[in-house]
Amino acid sequence: MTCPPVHPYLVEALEKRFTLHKLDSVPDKAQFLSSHRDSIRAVVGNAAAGADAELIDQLPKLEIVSSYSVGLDKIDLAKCKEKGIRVTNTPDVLTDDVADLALGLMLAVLRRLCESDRYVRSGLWKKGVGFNLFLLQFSGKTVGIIGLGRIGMAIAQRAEAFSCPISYFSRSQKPGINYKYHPSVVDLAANCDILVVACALTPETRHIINREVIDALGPKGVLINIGRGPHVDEAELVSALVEGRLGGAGLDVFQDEPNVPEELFKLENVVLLPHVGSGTVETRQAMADLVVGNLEAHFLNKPLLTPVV
Ligand code: 8YV
Repeated sequence: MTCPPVHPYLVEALEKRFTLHKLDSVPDKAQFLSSHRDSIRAVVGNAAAGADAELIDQLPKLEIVSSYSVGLDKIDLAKCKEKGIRVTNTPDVLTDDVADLALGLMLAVLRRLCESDRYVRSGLWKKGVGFNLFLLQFSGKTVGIIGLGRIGMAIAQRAEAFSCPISYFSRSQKPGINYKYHPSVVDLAANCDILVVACALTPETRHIINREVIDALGPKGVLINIGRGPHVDEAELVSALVEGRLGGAGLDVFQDEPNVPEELFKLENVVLLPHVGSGTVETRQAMADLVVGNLEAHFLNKPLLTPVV
């Protein structure tokens, strides 16, 4: 079995049960894969590394890809299906954490929590240097959500508790949901204060946040991304923020992690996080338990806990 760098709790649990190879730490990956091609039966993936067509082709005995993530964008699902390789992920257990973080980002950007913290730590408060008055109210702002799946719904429910009117975009209108549906992302952006990306990354949703959407959100609008970096045309986002054409952004994910555009570092209306949406001790443990549980179920010929393919 192979895995990318993951939480030590998961590594330990895998090592107890399987022969584990950490693909990222092997000096010559190609050579390693060719010498182990007949023994690797499982791959553990995550948000950064999964199983693309190239890896799958190099592992003829691969039976299962168990991902330590809910996102499946790093796995070639079509190829897995075609080859009869099973795929599992970690849904549900991380929904609350990711939704909590989305709300945290909204509050942090509007109420300038990080800037306020820096002001206190730098000693400026003590020196009597005035603090900016750009803090904005969060309660009651209109929240537009792209993707009303498990995480999108959890964000909507939380934002409702802050008296925020909710609107959303998804491929089709959801039956039985009272939030306002917008059939286009531009339309949604033009009619909300805070736009949240909460959909899966697919070829259709890549760059779903483009120049037109950013312009529709406008100089008072705030973008929150807890999805994937490639949902956003990052160059467009950076120039809109630098030029003041967008009001602010709270970003947990980036195009080329861990590389974050340095132009953003000096902007106080932007909050930058190192992809920690699901990163609590409790949730990472629950995700790891699902990864291991799915692998055990597969090798014991039992039903998978969270099958995708
Ligand atoms: C994790 C994620 O940060 O579930 C996802 O899709 O992006 C995150 O939960 C990641 O998989 C851990 O490496």
